[in-house]
Amino acid sequence: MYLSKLFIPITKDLPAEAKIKSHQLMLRTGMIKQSSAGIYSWLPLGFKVMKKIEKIVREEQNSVGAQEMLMPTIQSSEIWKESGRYDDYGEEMLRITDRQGREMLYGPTNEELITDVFRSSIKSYKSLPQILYHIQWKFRDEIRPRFGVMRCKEFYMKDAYSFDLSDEEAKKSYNKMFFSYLKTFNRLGLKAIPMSAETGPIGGDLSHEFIILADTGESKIYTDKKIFEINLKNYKFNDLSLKKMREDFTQIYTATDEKFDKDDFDKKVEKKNQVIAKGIEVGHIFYFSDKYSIPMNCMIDDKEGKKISVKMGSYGIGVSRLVAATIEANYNNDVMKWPKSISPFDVVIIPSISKNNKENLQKAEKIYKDLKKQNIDVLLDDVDENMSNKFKKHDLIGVPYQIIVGSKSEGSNLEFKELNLKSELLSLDNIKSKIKT
Ligand code: 5CA
Repeated sequence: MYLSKLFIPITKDLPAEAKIKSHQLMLRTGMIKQSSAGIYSWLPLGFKVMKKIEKIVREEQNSVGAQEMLMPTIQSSEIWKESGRYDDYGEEMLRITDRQGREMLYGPTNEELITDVFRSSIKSYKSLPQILYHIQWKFRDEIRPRFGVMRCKEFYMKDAYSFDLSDEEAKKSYNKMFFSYLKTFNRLGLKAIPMSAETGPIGGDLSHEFIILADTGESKIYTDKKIFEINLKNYKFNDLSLKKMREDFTQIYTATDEKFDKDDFDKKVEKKNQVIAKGIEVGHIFYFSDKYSIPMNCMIDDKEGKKISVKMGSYGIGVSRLVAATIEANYNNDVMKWPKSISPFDVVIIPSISKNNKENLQKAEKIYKDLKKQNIDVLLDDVDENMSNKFKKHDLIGVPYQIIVGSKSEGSNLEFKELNLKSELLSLDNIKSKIKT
C-alpha cells in the first residue's frame, strides 16, 4: 500500500477528549472515529489491526476444539424473560421495539440465545461435550463510556459457550479455555495474568479474569514474578495436564486492590518477586453450571435415560478492547511499536524524496515490488515531506520495521531500523529474513 493512497486521517493535535495514550493514538492515527458517545467507526488502519487480533483469537479457539458459528446482534426479550435476566440486567441493556410492538434488545452477551439454540437441537448425552463460539458485536449502554474503545457501548467480543454432562466434565472444558486464553495473549505479545474473579451479572461461582500489564490500566494488581515464568509448552493438551496447568497458575498469589492484604502478600511472596502493577481486563471466563439450563429447560437424556440439566460455562475476549490494550502495553517513549503478529503492516519503506530527486522513490518502489512478491505486507511512504516529519509520523503508526532509502544506504546495502533501536546497514535478503522470522 502507498501511504498517499491509504485512508489514514492523521491529525497533529492531541484530541482533547482523550485521556489515555491508546485513545489519543487511535484518534491521531485515524484508526477509529467516534460516531456518537461510546460508538465508533473502525477506519482501515484500526480495522486491519482488529482483524489480525480476531484471526489469532479464532485460531486458538479452533485449536482447542471450539466450533465457530454466528448468532445475531438483535435478540428477542422472550428468552431473557425465561432466564430471569430481562429485569435483572437493568439499564445497561439497550431495549428496542419492532413494528409489531415486540420487545427486542441488542445483545450484551449471549448465554440465553445459545441455550435456546442448544436445547432445540441436542437431546442426548452422546452429543456432549460441545464448545461453540462466535465473534460478534455486543452493546452495553455503559453509563460512562470512556477511554475510547476500551470501555465503550458497542464493542466486538469473542464469546464461547461450553456444554457438558457433569460438573467434573465442565471443569475440563473450562481448563481448555483457560489454556487457549493464555496461548492467545502470548501470541499477541502480552503478559496476561489469570485472576480469580467476581461473576457479576453472568453468575456462577468459578471465574477468572485475564489481566494484561499496562501502566495505564484501570485495575491495580499484586502478584508474584513466578507467574510469568510458567511455560505453556510444559503442558500437554490432555485433561490431566491442563488441570495441573490451572493449578500451577492459580496457586500463585494474585490480588486486585479490593482483595489486597499487605500482610498476606508479604507472607506469600518473597520481596524480590513482588510485582505491583496496573492492568487491563481483556478476557473473562465463567463456570455457572445450570444457572441458565434449569430455568430455560435445557435438558438432555443421560446414559440411563434420565433427564439432566446441561452444565454450562461462558468465555469472553474483548477483541476490540485488545486493540487499545495492546497499545497501552507497548507504548514507550513517545513511540508506538506493534507486536509483529498484529502490526497493520510488516514493514514501511521511507525514501527521502525531494522535488528534483526522485531516485530514492524509484529505488523504494523497486524494493516495494520485491517485498510484495514475497507476500510481505509493506507500506511505502511516498508522501513528499521532510524526513523528520516522516519519522515522527511512523513513530506514531508503529510499524515495527523501517527501510530508509536515503543518504546512508551504501551500494546494495540499505538502512534498516527496528523501532526503538539503532539503524543498521543490511542487504535486502537479510532484511527479508529479519522481517519474516
Ligand atoms: N458472557 C460473558 C463471557 S462470554 C461476558 O460477557 N463476559 S464479560 O462481561 O466479562 O465481557 C467479556 C470481555 O468483553 C471483557 O473481558 C472485556 O474484555 C470485554 N468488554 C466488556 N465490556 C466492554 C466494554 N464496555 N467495552 C469494551 N470491551 C468490553
